[in-house]
Amino acid sequence: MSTVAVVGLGYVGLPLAVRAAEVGHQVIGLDLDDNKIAALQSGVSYVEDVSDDQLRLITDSGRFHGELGASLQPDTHRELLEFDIAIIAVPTPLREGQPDLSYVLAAGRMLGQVLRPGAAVVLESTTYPGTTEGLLRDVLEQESGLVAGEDFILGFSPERIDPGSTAHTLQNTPKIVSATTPQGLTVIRAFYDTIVDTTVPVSSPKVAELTKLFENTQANVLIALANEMATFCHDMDIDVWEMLGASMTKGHSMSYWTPGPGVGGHCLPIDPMYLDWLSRTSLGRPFRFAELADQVNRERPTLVAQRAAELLDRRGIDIAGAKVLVLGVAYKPNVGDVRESPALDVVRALGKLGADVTVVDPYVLDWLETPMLPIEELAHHIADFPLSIVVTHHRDFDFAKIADLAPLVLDCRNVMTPADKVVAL
Ligand code: SAJ
Repeated sequence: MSTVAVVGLGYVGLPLAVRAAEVGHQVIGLDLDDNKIAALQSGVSYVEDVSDDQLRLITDSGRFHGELGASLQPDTHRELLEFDIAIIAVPTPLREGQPDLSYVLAAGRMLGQVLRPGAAVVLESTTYPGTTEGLLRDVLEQESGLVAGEDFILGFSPERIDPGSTAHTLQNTPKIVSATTPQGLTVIRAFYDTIVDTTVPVSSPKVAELTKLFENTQANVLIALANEMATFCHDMDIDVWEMLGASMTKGHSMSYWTPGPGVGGHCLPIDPMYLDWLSRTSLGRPFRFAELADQVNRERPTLVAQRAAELLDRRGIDIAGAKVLVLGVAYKPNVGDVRESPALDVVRALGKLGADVTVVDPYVLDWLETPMLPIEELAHHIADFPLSIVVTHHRDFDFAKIADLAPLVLDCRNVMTPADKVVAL
């Protein structure tokens, strides 16, 4: 087994660190967020896919501990000096529409200071092709004085975590692996073979980096197609959900993507724009599907607000001043993450129309945009709202009871049977 350093302990890094420790590796986890480190040291998991018990088990075994990696001082992280493989799993957001690799570079600088000959560094953060063999390689070599491919191993392995999914786990999702040399690929693959069921080697980090972007660009485009089709069907008075269901009876070469209030999360709305940025800067032309999908998906929150205003107007209620309840603000069901959530844009679009918005979301604890209603009080108060909008369909909502008690519902997720007072988006 190896000594593994995981830089970045979020929804990607923490499950990876826990899994590596569970199979017997010695793991040191580093994160800039002292709240995360404090939680880990007290045995509390902040990631839905890792339970407190899992965390405590590997912490008690002595095979994992989290450290504050704000300013790495080699003398405070003796174990880190000895890592055999370091995994970088830090955010790669967009900043003013441009890729922001500052976290990757900071991690590379930190690891470069302690990098030893024979060790391996693997980037998992989603990024544009060329990052691993370009920016990351440069900073590692500058800081360490070592040469990638000769003195140390360098590779890329895209994360494929599906947050909140119990069917698709880190262990059972095939893992793409790559390195700058064949020898390096052998070492990196051997490591991942200890923690996942299937590894898929590819010829270079560029192929691996682009594979990830393609996966999420494809998803974003197909969701945008479903969204555009939903708008078309609404205006043509055709039931889009019936049509989508019928299309799936074909059985082959179809995949089920559904319309909704928009696309959230730190992947689908972001990753395609890395591809677009690279196409524009390298080839002088946009990656058109990325831009079109982004445009279509970003129109959805405003459409939700417009439909809400229309529904209230038909009942003689002006949306200005009307109490509206939004059910679910996380970016997807059964998680508490609101990053890039379309719900934020829905709430703001409703606010622009003068609606008095309250939200209810049992998973979200850090919501500051509007008042929140505890889910325990939902049944008691839902009738006080002339309109409720289902934006994120958490498993905790009793949609039959909501349909019974709510005066009017705009259902953005097709989780309720259409009726006089339940209208599909
Ligand atoms: N959404 C729709 N319609 C759909 C599917 C999703 O409107 O048919 C919306 C969701 O409501 C959500 C957003 O899109 O707001 C993203 O949802 P998601 O569950 O598809 O995305 P993530 O970010 O949780 O996970 C995605 C997944 N990738 C793909 O679907 C191709 C996951 O498998 C990836 O590992 C993850 O991105 C990642 O980390 O890249």
